[in-house]
Amino acid sequence: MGLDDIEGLEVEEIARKIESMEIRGAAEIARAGAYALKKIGEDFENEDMTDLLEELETCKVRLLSTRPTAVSLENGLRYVMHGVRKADDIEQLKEMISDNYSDFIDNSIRAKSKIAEYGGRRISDDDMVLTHCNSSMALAAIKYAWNNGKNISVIATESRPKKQGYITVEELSKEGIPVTLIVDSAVRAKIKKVDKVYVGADTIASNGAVINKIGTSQVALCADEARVPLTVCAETYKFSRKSTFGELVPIEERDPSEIVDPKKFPGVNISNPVFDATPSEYIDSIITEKGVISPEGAYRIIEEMIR
Ligand code: RUB
Repeated sequence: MGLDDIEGLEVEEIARKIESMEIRGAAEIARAGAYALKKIGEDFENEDMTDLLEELETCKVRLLSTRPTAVSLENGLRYVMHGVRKADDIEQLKEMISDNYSDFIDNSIRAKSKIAEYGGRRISDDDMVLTHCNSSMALAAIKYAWNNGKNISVIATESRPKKQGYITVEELSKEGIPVTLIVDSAVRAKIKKVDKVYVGADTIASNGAVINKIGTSQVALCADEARVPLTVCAETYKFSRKSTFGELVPIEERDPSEIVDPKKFPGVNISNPVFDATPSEYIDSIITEKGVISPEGAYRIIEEMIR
């Protein structure tokens, strides 16, 4: 579900769609969150600036409660709110929110096409690429390679429990890209045939660790063992400034019923962490809109964001 599908929706409806994962993927939830703030500005009817700022803050808190792991959401909201407290009057405040929103969306779209280009160029003719979950950025790079005449094929993991791998295989086969679906536990059995692993990110920490869909770190271990390079495709708004100051990235734990009906196993604990962290030593490169960096370069990206 993209921006076109949420046009006109209220903040609470958007928040619920993010929680239920109808809106999902770190890039898409950031755009949807930014849209929710813009909508507040557009719909606000009284003339009191303080009231509007308060409403925006309340909305921010609600949106941030939806999916705690993706820093893209927080960075998107921060972008829309940038400088708004300095507005002279309500009209200027509304204009700033709307302009910041448009800038964020434009940058996000431009970032995707740059990442597609830089990431796509690094995929060679006849490569077999493995991807995990459903990352719009990783898939953009894969599609770029294919659309530029590279004869590639893809292995896509199912990505339990929500099976975002189904979205991936549908998306790639619609483009005509040869794609094979595997269960997550088949990665090690298949990795020797694979030339490159391409994944996305929800958050990148200052030490270069990448937080992405649960299982990414296992894919990374298998890739490392088989000497297959792992590439992460992520816009710079997925880098976490808070991680520089020692804050750990919270890992979202979702309802056990996404795995199995808990009533089937009375007395059994069912745990459903939906993201994990891949340490920098397992990552070959990170493709951002600013260029291809090594994971050790994450701190520099964050430093530029803070300046
Ligand atoms: C999605 C996921 C994706 C990243 C990057 O998890 O882990 O790999 O969000 O996606 P979920 P993108 O389905 O739980 O949201 O590149 O589209 O931002």
